Amino acid sequence: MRTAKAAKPAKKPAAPATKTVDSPEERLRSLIHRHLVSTLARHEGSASSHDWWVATALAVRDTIHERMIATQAVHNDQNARRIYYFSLEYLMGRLFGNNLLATGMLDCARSALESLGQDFEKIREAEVDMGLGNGGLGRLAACFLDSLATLDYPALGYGIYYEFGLFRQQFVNGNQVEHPDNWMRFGNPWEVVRPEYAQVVRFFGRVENVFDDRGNYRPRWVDTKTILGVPHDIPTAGYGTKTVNLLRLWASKSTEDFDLAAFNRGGYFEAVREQTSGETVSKVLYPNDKTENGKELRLMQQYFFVACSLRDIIRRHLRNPANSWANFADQVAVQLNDTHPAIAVVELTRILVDEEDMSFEAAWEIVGRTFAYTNHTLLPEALEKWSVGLFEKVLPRHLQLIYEINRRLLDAVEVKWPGDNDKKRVCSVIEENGGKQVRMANLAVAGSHTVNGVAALHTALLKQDLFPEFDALYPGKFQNKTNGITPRRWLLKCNPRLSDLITQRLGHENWVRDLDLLRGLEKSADDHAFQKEFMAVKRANKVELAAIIKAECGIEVSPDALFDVQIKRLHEYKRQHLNLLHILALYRRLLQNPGLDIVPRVFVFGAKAAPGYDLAKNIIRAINVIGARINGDSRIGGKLKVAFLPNYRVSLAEKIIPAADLSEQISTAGKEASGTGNMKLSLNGALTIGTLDGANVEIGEEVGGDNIFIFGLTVDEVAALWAKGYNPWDKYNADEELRAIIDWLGSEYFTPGEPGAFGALHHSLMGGGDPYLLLADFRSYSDAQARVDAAYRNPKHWAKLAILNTARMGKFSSDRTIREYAEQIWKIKPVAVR
Ligand code: T68
Repeated sequence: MRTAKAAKPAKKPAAPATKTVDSPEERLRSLIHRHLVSTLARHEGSASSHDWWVATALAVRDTIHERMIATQAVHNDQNARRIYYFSLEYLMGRLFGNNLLATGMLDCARSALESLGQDFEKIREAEVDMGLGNGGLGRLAACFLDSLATLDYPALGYGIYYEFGLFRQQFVNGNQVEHPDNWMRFGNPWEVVRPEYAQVVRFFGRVENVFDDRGNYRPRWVDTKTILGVPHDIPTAGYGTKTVNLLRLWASKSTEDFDLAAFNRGGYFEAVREQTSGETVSKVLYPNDKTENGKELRLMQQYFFVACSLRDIIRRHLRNPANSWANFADQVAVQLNDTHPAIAVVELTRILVDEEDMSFEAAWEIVGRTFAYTNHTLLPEALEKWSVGLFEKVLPRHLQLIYEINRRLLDAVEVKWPGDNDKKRVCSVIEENGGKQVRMANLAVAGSHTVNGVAALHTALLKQDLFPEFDALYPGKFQNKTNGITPRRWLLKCNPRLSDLITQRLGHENWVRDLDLLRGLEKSADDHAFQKEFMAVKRANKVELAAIIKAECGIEVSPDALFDVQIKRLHEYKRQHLNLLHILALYRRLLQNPGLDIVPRVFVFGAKAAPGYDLAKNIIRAINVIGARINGDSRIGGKLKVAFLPNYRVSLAEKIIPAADLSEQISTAGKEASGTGNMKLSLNGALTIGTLDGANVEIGEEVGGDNIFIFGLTVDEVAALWAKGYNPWDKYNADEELRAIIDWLGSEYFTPGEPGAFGALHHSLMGGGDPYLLLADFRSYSDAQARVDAAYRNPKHWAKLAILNTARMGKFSSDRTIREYAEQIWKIKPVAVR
């Protein structure tokens, strides 16, 4: 295992080797040097950090490519059953550290670069995050790729090669401003472009009915427009194994390279216009973390990558002479990451019926054995729907097939519940209220053999509240697969100090591939010497984060304060504004009583708001503006600091999480499907303050009720409250402190001369009826925060709780999650690569 981050003294560049056998470090050094000179055409003296980073990445890539070729050869030779993961998003972050750890080259690369006179940490920072996702769903896909490779499962991820990932966030006067994320402007050394496997995708046009030579009536999809999908392959390397799988991302290109006639007429821009429309499809990631309904381009993105990927799977399957359509579903398992790729169900049906001449029954049988679907949300506004009109325009043949799929589905409903039209109405793939809409979730359920939720509570609610009829119609189809996170990135890589301490204490590093082994730390939870070391690691990480806060926000914070962290997308249901209400309460208490003895806290936020989500942006502004006032208020003696770090992303998360003391997981019960940040923070020794929502419930079960701060209404209590009738004004009138801070928000106290600056936020809580029950949960939250304060005052007690959190997080390794998917849904087996 590698040693702690502390920089080793830089050596002088070595003299030309005279020895016959070079050490691995020397070999890597000369490889880096060769890539710098011959691939990048750079002189050592003028090379930037970015150049050094690229040269090193290319050197590491050599090893990764060898393993990738070996892996693909073994999978092909064994004709292994594979899992194909379909996701519109992959939030990969940086790949450098991951690939160095996977190849065991981290120490070697560090010393090679240092011997070349380079600062390793600075070179790492040159890598731009690969941010091709919005949040939890995209990051889950990235963790899954890591676990799939680490566990030697034959797997391939499919998605879109967005030219622009999630926007870069900046704050101007406290407001979020978005900038395009031009992540691959300087190239991407990890990818391999494979134009030879490009696919043609059709859109638009119409369906005409013709008689074939046997006199059968046949639909034909004609007059279509075509674009090209070009695969970009990113290797995903497993840890402690030779397996390297692929992430295959499709870039859209125009099929007409150039209209030569237009060009000759002098119409250069005319000639390239066709090209731009082809390239538009994969141009940019939609920045909404709940769904983007009704946008034609979004539907085109979904179909584009699904069509390319299915074609690619079929090509790969049929090129082996042992394979045919008869064994397709035996060899191919496809997982749909939410409904975003659910059109795949229809596309495979179309290929089988229209192109392979199968009966609908035979086609539907193959489809039903191929696909499984993961649901990530119960929020009604996030369930994808497409207007029938839009579908008819973009994918007319698919719409016909959807009607056929639906006809058969409703026949099955009729058999189960004869004459019950209500059941048909809720199960139907076509929603008939108002304008007709295609419900992608119903389509995904009908076309999949298994549907899963992402935490136990979420799956229970999925069966009870969202799909009770489908659960009755298809008994056993619904399963739970509690989310997980990869311990490679979220402990080994992001927290080298804690990793080294754990390895030292356990006497081995096997925990990296078997996270349950962290239980071995439990017996040290009361050991004062270990507690000291554990908290010294935390403190060193906090010192580093304090420096980042200073550099990014200009705010001075003390590493001895409690670091209270909320990092996640900005959304009303996640209730960053509940955190803000508590900050306001503490501030007010201090103003009223400057001598008040509270544990000094640094509130750390990281969150992007969807660009069109005005209330979320108003909450960001409120946190920034109120935070600035608090940070500058000498009356409170620096006891409270608020730092909203801009441009939250994977690489920033890796710096915040190891430094967190307290993890805010405070969504309204029933709204957060799982959460995965909750797992990352607890694994790194932060205690959770949270509601009984999503995976918090299971985290509480694992760490034990005494080691977590649970508050607030439960799912049942929330339902009961709504049933009884809820009025936030009752809470407001009954609680003097709450009333005062809400009034503060509504006044111009924090924004002199600009009354109503937080009007949207204020309205959502009061006039808007407080749909996420902040006022209902406020007092319970504030009381839980008081328990946090009390616990933190006793360093030994706190250390013990923190250690027990780390020790008991084994369940939340994505290795466990992936094993469950593999054994219970995909029915695939590991294939060793030698
Ligand atoms: C998240 N969903 C869940 N969606 O909110 C979170 N949606 O509870 C869960 O832990 C996580 O998925 C993994 O299961 C998302 O992140 C999106 O990002 C998204 C993006 C586009 C459209 C809809």
